[in-house]
Amino acid sequence: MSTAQTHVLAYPFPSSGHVIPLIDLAKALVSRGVLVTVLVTPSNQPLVPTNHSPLLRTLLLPNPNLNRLVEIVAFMRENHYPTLINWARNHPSPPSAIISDFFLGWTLHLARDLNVPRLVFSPSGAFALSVSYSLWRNLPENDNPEDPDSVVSFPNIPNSPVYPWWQIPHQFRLAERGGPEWAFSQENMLLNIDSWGVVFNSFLDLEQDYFDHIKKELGHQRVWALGPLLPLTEPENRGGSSTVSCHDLIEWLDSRENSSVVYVCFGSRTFLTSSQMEDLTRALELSGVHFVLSVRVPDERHAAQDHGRIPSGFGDRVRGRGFVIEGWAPQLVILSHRAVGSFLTHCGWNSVLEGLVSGVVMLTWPMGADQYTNAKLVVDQLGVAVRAAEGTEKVPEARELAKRIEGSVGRRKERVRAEELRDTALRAIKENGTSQKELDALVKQLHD
Ligand code: AWU
Repeated sequence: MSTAQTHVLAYPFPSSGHVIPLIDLAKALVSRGVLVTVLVTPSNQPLVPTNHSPLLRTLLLPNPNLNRLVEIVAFMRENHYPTLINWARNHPSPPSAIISDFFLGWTLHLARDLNVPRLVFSPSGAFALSVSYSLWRNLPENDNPEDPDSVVSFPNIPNSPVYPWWQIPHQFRLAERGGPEWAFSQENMLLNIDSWGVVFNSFLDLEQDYFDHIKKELGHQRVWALGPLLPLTEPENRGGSSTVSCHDLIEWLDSRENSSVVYVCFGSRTFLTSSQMEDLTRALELSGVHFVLSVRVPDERHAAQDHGRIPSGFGDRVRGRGFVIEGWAPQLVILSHRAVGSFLTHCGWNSVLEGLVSGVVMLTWPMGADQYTNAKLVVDQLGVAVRAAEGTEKVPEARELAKRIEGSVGRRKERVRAEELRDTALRAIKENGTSQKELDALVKQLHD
C-alpha cells in the first residue's frame, strides 16, 4: 500500500499561532506522499496555499464566531463532530489518523468512533507541555493566595522550574475549581495524555531532556519532534498578507547597518494595554535604536477592552529610524534580514522558533499562556535571550526598558550562542536532519 493511501485529518484550533504551524506540518506530510485533509473555517482558509500539491486538501467547517476558548471548543465539538463522522465514513479513502490541536482533546472520541489513532499536535514546545501535564496531574494549590509572590515549583520536570503563582496559566489559576472552565481544561489535558502520540513543532537538540521526560510520563515512545515547521520559501505571506508593502519594508531594512535593527512584535493575539504601549513607544524613542514595531489593531470584538494605540506624533518623532506596522507584519521576512539584530517578543512558541532560526538575540516580554516557560528556556537554559519585561502589570519604567532595548543590539555572547543554535535548527530541518528523520518515522508508523 503506498503512503498516498495514508490519509491524515489535520485539525487546527482556529487561531493563527495554531493554524500556521499545523499547515506547515500538513505540507511536510504531503512531501512524503501522505494525503492530508486540513479542517479549516472560512476565517483561516486563506492560510492554506492553493498552489500546493493535490494531496493537500481542505474541508470547510463553520466558524466559531466566539472569543472564549471553552466556548470555541464546545462549538467545534457540537457543530463539527457530526459532519466529520459522516464525511469520514463516506470518504473513498477514509482517514487513517487524526492529528489535532492540543486544545481539541475531544477528538480522541472522534478517533475512537472512526477506529483510528489520534495524535496531539502541540503548537508549544516540549518544556511547556511538560509543565501543563504536571500542572493538571498534580493540581498544586496556592497555600497563601494573599501573597503575590507565592510560588509553585515542578521538581519532577528537568531543571525543576519555579513560577510565581501569577505566571501559572490563567485556565488553572483563575478558573473556579470544579467549574466549567476548570473541568474543560482538566478533561482536555487527560484526553491528550490518553491519545496515541504527540507531534511537536520543536527539534531534538532544542528540548531533548523534555522529550525524554514526556516519553517517560506517557509511558510510550510515540513522541515526534519535526520542527521548526516553517517554510524556507515564500515567507512574505505566511499567516496572512502583510499590511505594508514588503518592497518598501525591505528597502528600508536594506538601508540599515547589519544587526542594527530591533524588531518588536507580540504575536497574532496579544494587544498591549495603554500603559504598555505608552512605555514601549517611549522606550523606543529614548533608546535611539533603529526599529520595526508591529502591533495588532483591535477590531470591534475587542472594543470593550483596554488596547493601547500608537501615540499620536510618535511616527514623526522617530521618523528616519522607526518603521511602524499597524496590522500584520511579514515576520519571517523581517527576522531573516541581515539588518535585524534583536527581536523583542512575547515568546509565543512560533516566534521563539522563528527567532532561533534567524539567529537574532531575543528580548523576552512574556504575557501569558506558555510564554513564561518559553522565556525560561531561551534566557536561562539556552542563553540566546535577555529579559526585557514580564506580564501586563510589571511594565518596566520607560528609561530602563530603553536601556535593555539599546543594549540588546550589542550583546556579543548571546549573539554567538544564537547563531550556533540557528545552525543547529537549520541542520535539523535539512535533508537527513533529525526532524526529517522524525517525520519519516512518523509517516512509517502512520502507514503501518
Ligand atoms: P506565536 O506563537 O508567536 O504567537 P501567538 O499568535 O500569540 O500564538 C501558541 O499560540 C503560542 O505558544 C502561545 O503563546 C500563543 C499563540 N505573525 C506574523 O507573521 N505577523 C504578525 O504581525 C504577527 C504574527 C506570525 C508569526 C508567528 C505567528 C504567531 C503557539 O501566543 O510569524 O508564526 O504569527 O505565533
